[in-house]
Amino acid sequence: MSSRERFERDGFVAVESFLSRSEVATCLREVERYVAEVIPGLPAEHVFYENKDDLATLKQLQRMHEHDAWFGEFFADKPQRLAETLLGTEVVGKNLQYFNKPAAGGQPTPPHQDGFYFKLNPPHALTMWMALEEVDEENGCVRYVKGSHRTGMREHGRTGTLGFSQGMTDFGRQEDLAAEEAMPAAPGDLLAHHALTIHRAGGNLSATRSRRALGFIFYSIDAREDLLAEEAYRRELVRQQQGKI
Ligand SMILES: O=C(O)CCC(=O)C(=O)O
Repeated sequence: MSSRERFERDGFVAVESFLSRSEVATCLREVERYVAEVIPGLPAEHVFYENKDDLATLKQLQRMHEHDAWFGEFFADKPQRLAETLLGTEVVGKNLQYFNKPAAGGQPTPPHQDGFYFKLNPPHALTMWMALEEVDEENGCVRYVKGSHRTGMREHGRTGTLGFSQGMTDFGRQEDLAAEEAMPAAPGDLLAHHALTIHRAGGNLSATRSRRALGFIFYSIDAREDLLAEEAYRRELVRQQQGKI
């Protein structure tokens, strides 16, 4: 079965060794450079910390492809080609994110469907998530509900989690838990999920290991953005983030 067939059947697919170990080492070096050189000039809504008074608790970076040429080129290369293969259309790159769960305190990612944030019609889009280090159940691997991309959008509401402001309000039905798969990943492994696939991740329970990853969001060229809904959501988000970032 091809990766695209698996993606269409399950709503997600894992691609082992999407990057080689030496490519991962380069990515980690570039992330370190970005943290040192680019973050100081970024708007607050593109840099999230678990605790904003402790820079060691960096948890998320937004739109890295727009702020830095190295990440812009990286995004438009292998990830974009894979997105085209999986969606079977031309795609538009929307976001390159960094996701960390710092040791001893990285918070869980609430259950959600990315399409709730994207406001697309039709919801033809995907998110890729690529491990930059060993990720397992202890430090907070991603968990997918298999086949959930075929059962529509579920109810979402505010979560209080910076970076994942909206979460499902009715997650945890027997059928959700029965179909859920934990996705441990080695450095360079990539997961891709459909915009309607339900997913979440545990908190980081390790006292010593971080949980660093990159995320790539691509919309299919045939997905229309509901710009009014998007703008209303963006304004609400700014209101909710006041004082937290
Ligand atoms: O990094 C994580 O914990 C989850 C990322 C995620 O939910 C997403 O990219 O949609």
